[in-house]
Formats: sequence, structure tokens, C-alpha cells
Amino acid sequence: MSRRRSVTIAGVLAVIAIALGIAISYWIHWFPAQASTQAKNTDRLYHVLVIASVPIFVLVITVILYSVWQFRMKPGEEFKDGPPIHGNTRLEVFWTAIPTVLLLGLIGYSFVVLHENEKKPAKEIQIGVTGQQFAWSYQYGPSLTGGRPLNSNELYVPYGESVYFNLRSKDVIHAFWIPAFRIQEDVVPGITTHWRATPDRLGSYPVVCNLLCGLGHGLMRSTVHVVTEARFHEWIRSQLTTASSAPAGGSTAGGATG
Ligand SMILES: [Cu+2]
Repeated sequence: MSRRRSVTIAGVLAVIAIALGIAISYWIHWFPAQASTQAKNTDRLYHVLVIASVPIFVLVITVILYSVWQFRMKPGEEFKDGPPIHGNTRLEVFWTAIPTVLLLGLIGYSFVVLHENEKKPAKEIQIGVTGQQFAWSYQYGPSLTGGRPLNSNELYVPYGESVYFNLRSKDVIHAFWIPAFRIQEDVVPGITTHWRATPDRLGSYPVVCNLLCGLGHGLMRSTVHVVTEARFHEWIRSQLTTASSAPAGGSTAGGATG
């Protein structure tokens, strides 16, 4: 078979493999539901990265397989060595320039997406998140409750509104992760870290601790409820009334029994 024919065959197979690879990356659903505007940006970035990676992967594998097919040792060549090739300026310029352009493009796009995801909107609400071995609790400040702050084991967020989470830890390092929102942040004792998301899909989604924080790490799960704004305020009101109608708050219970 002529060199030209074998290169054509390899090229056609490579193009088919690239098309299949990109199609499969779309067919398979890799991620949970997209429940925030940040999730959509992040998934788009992921797709761009896959589309850029598939041709490079196929190119490398094609060259390897082509070499095995065309240049493999034939009987009688056991003690022969390949031709000693050294230096090819044009080739070296190409294999430096193309990855540089590609990487700068992808880094630039990643930066744009990250910047977009973390941009401070005109209006947003703040919710405190406290991690401890082995549970999450959530703090709703006076600006949300209209008075006394609320501490709850449940996370409710209003649909379509940007939420700025203030993350604190009572003991060791945890990581606050809502897969459906696609963002994760470490929760570190001694400092407050931050995390922003705009929920844009009603429903309930898992909250996960994503840093091994001790024996009960696997149990450190909770749920985020994305509800309408009216339902959100209704829930806060209901929590405040149950808290105030209870005989005594958590902090004074000890004194009442003593
Ligand atoms: Cu944890």
C-alpha cells in the first residue's frame, strides 16, 4: 500500500473518531440537573473543553496506531535501529505555537466564565452556612427575617435571586457543595469563605460535604429547596412562629430546667 493511501485511510478514520467522540460527549448526560445560572455557564465551558480535547486525543492516538501499523519491525530487522533524526525547526515552531494558542484561548474562556459566575449582581440576599462534624446548619439574617435572626437545619432559597453564602466551620475543614449548582467552596475554621449562586430551577437538590472531615463525613448531607419568592418568605415566617411559640429557645433551655 502506498504511503499516500495509508495516510488517507488514517485521516478518514480520525475524522470519524472525532465526530463520534464529540457526539458521544453530548449524548451521555454527565451531570445532575442544572439548577443555577452558574451551572449553565459551567456546563457550556465543559462542552467547549471536551470539543477542544477530543481532536487532540484522536490525533495522538492516530499517530501512535499509524506508526504501529506502518513502521513496525519486520522479520530480520531485530537488530536494526531507526534513522537518527534530529532538529526540525518548522515542526518545533508548529508544536509550540498551536498548543500555546489553544491553551491561551481555553484559559481566557475559563476566566470569562469564572468571572461571570462570581459577578456581584445589583441585588442579592445573604445566607450563612455553618459546617460541623457532621451536619450543616443555615443562618438567615435580620434582613431576611425582618427582626430576629433564624438558625435552621434546612436550606431554602428563592428562585431567580442571587444568593451569597457566607461559609464558616466550627471544627475542621469541610466543603460546601451543591452539585446541581455546580460550584463548591471549602469551609475553613477561623475564616469566612464565600460562594454565590442564582437558583433558576424549582425543586429540591442534594447538598454534600465534599472534603473528608471525619468518620461521619458520608452522613454530612442535606437538601436545598429552591422555592418561589413568596413561598420562601412564607417558610421563614413559619420558622419564626414555631421558634417563638416554643416554650424556650435553645440558649435558655438549660436555665429553665436548672
Ligand atoms: Cu464535612
